Amino acid sequence: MTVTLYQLPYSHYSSKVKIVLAEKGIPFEAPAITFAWPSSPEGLAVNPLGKVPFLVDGDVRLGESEVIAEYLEDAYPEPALLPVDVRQRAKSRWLSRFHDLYLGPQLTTLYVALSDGRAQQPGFGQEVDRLYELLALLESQIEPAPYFLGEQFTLADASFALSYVYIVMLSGAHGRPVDEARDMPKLSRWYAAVSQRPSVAKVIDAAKAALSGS
Ligand SMILES: N[C@@H](CCC(=O)N[C@@H](CS)C(=O)NCC(=O)O)C(=O)O
Repeated sequence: MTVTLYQLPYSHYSSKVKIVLAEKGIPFEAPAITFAWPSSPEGLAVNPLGKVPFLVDGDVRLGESEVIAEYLEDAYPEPALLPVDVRQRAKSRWLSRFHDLYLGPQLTTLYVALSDGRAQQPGFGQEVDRLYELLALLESQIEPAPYFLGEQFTLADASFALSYVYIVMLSGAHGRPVDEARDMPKLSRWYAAVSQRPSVAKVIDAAKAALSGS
């Protein structure tokens, strides 16, 4: 049975799912779609919420990156991407939720503001302050060794991989580039390890190529 993933190469949420698929060795098809597709009549017929990623696996049809990732973990358990220990599992989920509900949307706000003129409006600097607050919070919650939950690569690691690239890129584009050693020493140590994984390197290369229009 073919797994189909509707995705955009530069979407941090889509990248999470592609990393999970790659880590588990699940082949999939990814129809070529544009940024406008999710909210087009065609896209809404696939996902009425008008968002990607969206996964079709037989009669299973799912949106929301973390729901998709957890479905893949349950349906294709090897290799495991959630720890066995219940406290560690909860921590992985907490980090993923932090990404999807706080850091990810903040990065989207900063990204969109570059093209819709908001970045030039008075007071927009607060949105960059908020990014720095979220980074400080994240730093206080992690102790990479080398991944978030130790030696096991988990769904939480997949969640943040492309977002790291956006943190660096968008803080610079808004004129307040992160100093990786000062502002996110633990996260940058984590990224040095995580970006070595072929699953992560592949989605990051694809995202960078899409962003540069190549
Ligand atoms: N919480 C959702 C967020 C998905 C999301 O915001 N996707 C963006 C791409 S990064 C999208 O589809 N945007 C198209 C639109 O809003 O029209 C998830 O984790 O999957």
